[in-house]
Amino acid sequence: MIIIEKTYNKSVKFACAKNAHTWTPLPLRHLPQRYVRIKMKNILIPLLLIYGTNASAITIEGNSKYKTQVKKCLKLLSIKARTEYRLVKKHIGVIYQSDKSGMNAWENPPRYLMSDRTAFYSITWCASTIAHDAYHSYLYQKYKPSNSKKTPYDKWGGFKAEKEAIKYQEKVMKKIGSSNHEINYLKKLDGTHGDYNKDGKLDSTDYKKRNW
Ligand SMILES: [Ca+2]
Repeated sequence: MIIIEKTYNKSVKFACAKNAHTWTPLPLRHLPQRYVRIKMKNILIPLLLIYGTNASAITIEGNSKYKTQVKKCLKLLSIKARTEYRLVKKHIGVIYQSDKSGMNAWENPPRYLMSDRTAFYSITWCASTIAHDAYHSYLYQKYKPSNSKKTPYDKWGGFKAEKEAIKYQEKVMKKIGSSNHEINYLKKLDGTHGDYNKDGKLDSTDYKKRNW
């Protein structure tokens, strides 16, 4: 049995005793001492967390196989990397099945385009890239100019940003139990892997050449 205790003023206390069917308000003095008393906040905060998770659920757009895969990844993040999952929820509104992976951080809500190749490589890889791109989206908001213009690409998608996102991804990978193979692959990246034509900048030309 759980007793929720609430003090209405200095002298009067009430409690709710949970039985099999209903919640019954009871004056505390009527409750046997063996009942555990739990402060209201210890019940309400976890409930708020549960409902909060549902209220800000990320929309997944794709076929049913894709949706199932992405849901597994988000679940893994929510369990094993709770802090980072909060950032994911805040900075990705839609995960969209696409032929290439990339973060449309300027959209409202921000949309992570994720290819099948990225999504189905493994649950852990897919989950870690969601965190990676959420980090880019976070940088986009962090450096957003006050004049409502787009954040300069360099600030959130350039080489320095890419390096930071890789570091963030690595931290997540260690939390969610990624394989050494995946972690070692990531560690080898220096943030320039997206510069396909090796011209020292990241732009749409590189994006078109992406095979992931
Ligand atoms: Ca380039």
